[in-house]
Amino acid sequence: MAPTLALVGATGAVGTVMIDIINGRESVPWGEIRLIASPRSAGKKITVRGEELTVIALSPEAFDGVDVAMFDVPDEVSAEWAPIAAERGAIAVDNSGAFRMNDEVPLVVPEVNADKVRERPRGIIANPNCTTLSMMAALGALHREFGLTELVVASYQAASGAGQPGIDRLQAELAAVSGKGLGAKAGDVRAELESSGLSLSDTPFAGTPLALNVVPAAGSYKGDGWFSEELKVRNESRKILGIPDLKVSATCVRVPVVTTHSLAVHATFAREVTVEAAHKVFEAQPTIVLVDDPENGRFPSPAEVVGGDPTYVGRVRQALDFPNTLDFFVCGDNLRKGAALNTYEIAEQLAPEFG
Ligand code: 11C
Repeated sequence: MAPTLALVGATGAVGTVMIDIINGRESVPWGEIRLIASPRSAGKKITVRGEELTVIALSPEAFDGVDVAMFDVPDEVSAEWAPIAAERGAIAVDNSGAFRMNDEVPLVVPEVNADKVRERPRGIIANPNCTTLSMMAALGALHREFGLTELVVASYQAASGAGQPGIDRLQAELAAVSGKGLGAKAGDVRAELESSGLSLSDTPFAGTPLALNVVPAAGSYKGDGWFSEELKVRNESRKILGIPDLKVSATCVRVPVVTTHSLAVHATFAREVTVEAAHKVFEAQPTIVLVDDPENGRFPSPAEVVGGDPTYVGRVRQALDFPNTLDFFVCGDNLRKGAALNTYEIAEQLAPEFG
């Protein structure tokens, strides 16, 4: 019998993209697809592969008969409910941060460490943070060939990383400031937002305007100068690539882009690397699109690639003052490969176990 797939968080920003992905697949390996959400969203109707499904409320019984349960919910919801799904016999594929660094939970990017899905003593598999994920296909491919030793990254993260509230806030800020000639005087954007009723005391962006601005604070503050996104990039990159002592330093920055995270990557390798060799590696990886003709204005940028599944790579160059080191720029849709798509790819990889 074809396996049953559940989607927990079916009505959220990532859940909605997940349903788009399922609807866009030529074929799916699932029999029943079950949509689960908070009691507030239960009863909603959503069309999946031509069939109108009713969202059911999260409960232990909702997992009965489920083979694979994908979770796209906040950390605390996953922390409570992924183990319940696993106890009821499902494999939980979790897109939250609740289990990523747990030694008994693999952290999987199919292009890099697909084999790890089999090592899941708790019945839970974790999906990485979207910032880490956006560069993993590229780094995994280079690491296999040249041996990564050091990684320095700066991120340019889209508002939708903070979910629908992030998107709504950015759009509201842009509407409030546009056409007013703002941005040339310190504090004028903040003053305009406040006078438009957009308080900065409780924003998804560290109490700082995002419109006409960039915000060097992503996630929550963790002490010693570091924000959670920066620590996740370090910890998760090490685990996915299987390099526990990889030297990593990240600066994570929110930019006024709706969807698609970008990263400027400075990567040092154990073996000699050239731009030509790196291009060959990228061209050989089916989930990477190389857009690298800067002389003619061709490089990836979020507005040009949003909505796509691949990782887009460009601006590949040899660092002038650092041996065996490449600098390059990566863009990836943070709601697709960064979240829903990678989770779904892991689920697809599990489906044959139930054949
Ligand atoms: C952001 N990367 O852009 C975050 C969102 O650990 O899954 C995802 C947070 C996570 O704000």
